[in-house]
Amino acid sequence: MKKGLVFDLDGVITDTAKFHYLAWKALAAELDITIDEKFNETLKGISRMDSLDRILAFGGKEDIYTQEEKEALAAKKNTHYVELLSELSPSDLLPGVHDFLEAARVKGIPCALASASKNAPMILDKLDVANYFAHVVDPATLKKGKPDPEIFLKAAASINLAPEETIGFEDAAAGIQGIKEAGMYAVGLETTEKLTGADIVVKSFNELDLDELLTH
Ligand code: B16
Ligand code: MG
Repeated sequence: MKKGLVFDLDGVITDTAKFHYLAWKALAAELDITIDEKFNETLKGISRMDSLDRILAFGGKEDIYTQEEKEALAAKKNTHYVELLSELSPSDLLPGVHDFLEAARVKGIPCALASASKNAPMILDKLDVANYFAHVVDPATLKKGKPDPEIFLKAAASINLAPEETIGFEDAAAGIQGIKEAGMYAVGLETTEKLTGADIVVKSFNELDLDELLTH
């Protein structure tokens, strides 16, 4: 029997990938690098600085910026990204998410958030679902990003459970890998990326029954 739930944010609770893409695309264009949606898939679940490094490497410009310059570039992208999120509201929750979180609350099943996004607390507030989460892991405290299991282990510990007692929800291959390495049950929310390592794959929370899921 599982006793707790660990959620990714982007691609699971809401779809902010399109805004990340627009902001990275604009920044990359300023650096004479062209990225497309296919390349953007490789950035899902990847931290802000690691995403920038991947974009620079993709454009063959990995060695031309100092650490300080790279931090300024990442900050510029984030300012644009946050502007694009200004209209985010509860109507941007992905299908079935609100009812699923509410079902967990009614059953007393604790929820934690394991997102690579430093904007996660602000996004949860805008979506009006922050109260459903007992804990939000601060990605600034991590030694390694996804696919390392660290963020998922911290999330399970934050709700006082062993990883084996929890279920993880992810939309990115890097996240599914981290959930499985943490020893948790993995639910894949599939969009475009194939999630082969997940225990089950669904298209939305509407396909999931919380009581049944907890029996795994
Ligand atoms: P920020 P997740 C991830 O969120 C995104 O998928 C990834 O594209 C982004 O670079 C990362 O958060 C960092 O986000 O720049 O807001 O700190 O999928 O782990 O919820
Ligand atoms: Mg994600």
